[in-house]
Amino acid sequence: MKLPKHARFATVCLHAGQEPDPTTGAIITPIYQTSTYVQDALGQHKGYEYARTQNPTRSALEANLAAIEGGRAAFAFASGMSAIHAIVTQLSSGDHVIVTDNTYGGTFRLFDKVMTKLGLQFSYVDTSDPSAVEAAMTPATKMVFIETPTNPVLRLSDIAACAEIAHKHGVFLVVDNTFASPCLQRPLELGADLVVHSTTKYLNGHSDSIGGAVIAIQDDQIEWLRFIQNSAGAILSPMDSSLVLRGTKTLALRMVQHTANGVALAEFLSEHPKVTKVIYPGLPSHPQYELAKRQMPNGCGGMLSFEMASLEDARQVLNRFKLMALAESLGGVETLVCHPASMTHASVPPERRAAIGLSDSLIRISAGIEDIEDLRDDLRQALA
Ligand code: P1T
Repeated sequence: MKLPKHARFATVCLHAGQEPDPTTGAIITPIYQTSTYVQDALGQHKGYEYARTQNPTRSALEANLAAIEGGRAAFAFASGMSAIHAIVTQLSSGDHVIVTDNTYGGTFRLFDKVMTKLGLQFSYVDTSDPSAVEAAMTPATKMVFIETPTNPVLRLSDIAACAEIAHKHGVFLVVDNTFASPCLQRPLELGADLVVHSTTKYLNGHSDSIGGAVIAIQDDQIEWLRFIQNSAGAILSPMDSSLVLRGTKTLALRMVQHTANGVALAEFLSEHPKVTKVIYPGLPSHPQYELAKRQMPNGCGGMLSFEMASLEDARQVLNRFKLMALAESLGGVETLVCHPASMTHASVPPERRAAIGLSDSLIRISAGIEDIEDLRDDLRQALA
């Protein structure tokens, strides 16, 4: 089983990083559920000493994720948040970071409540406007961190434009690619230096694992990420590594259906009289539709948001869904709905939520891969 040199995306997802098990020929990488490895003699081992540092199941996943994102190395962490945290540990007290103003609430909480205590400074900027990124640069700026599309108002940032500005100032660019997945958006090819994922979402895809990953291309960053993964120890477990490896096998296939259902639900909601606004980058009504077509040429995935006339209307709709589950998280095969203002983004102060257009009547949908007629029926009855 040898991966062809110029294998296409779906083939890479399925096979990269995975050789038949050398002992048995097992086609699936075993779950090496071990804490340590017996050494043949003092100083003689098989490349594995202790399972925080190396684990073959995790290594297979990391090789797989590096290949899928087109990076040189990947590091798997216990959550998306610990992956983001590992990236930030490259910085020192006094360093300044430019961040998309509308990131996932947990990212904002980590930066605002934890990293500022350690002397880092953050400017929350509308990175959908490249000139705002340029204007926020200071002599202390070391990193630009963008999320695109953003969670949950699905604003896009132009990755290539942000990379150009960052590099002009000698600063590195990180892209949180969780909402798009590497199937739909290729940050490293557009000039980003690091990609981060909550593997909890599309990469694992089956709502049964929490995890994160960082994909890197530069030697110094690869060296630091390996060091911090071992030093701080927020590693992904062998069991979870195996689950994500299984998930990525069907990533290409799943993203086609997530996207088809995302488009269909966005179009359905656009025509519904009780819905006041629909946000989906693949709709011509999205203010960045042109950028979406250029930056996400294979489609915009399964994430969409819509607004009702009031919070009370939104509450009623959310409580009436039957097939769609009211839950945090996204990117799994089952359709989920959530109320970002009180759920995923409750840690963002109300005035900041208002400034980024996250209203109290906004409902977020993570379109799963169910039959679209059943999803439309559920939306229709919930809105009735
Ligand atoms: O939950 P965790 O695996 O730690 O990932 C954090 C994270 C990072 N980046 C983005 C863009 C995310 O959406 C998330 C997690 N988001 C949710 C749990 C949610 O429901 O939006």
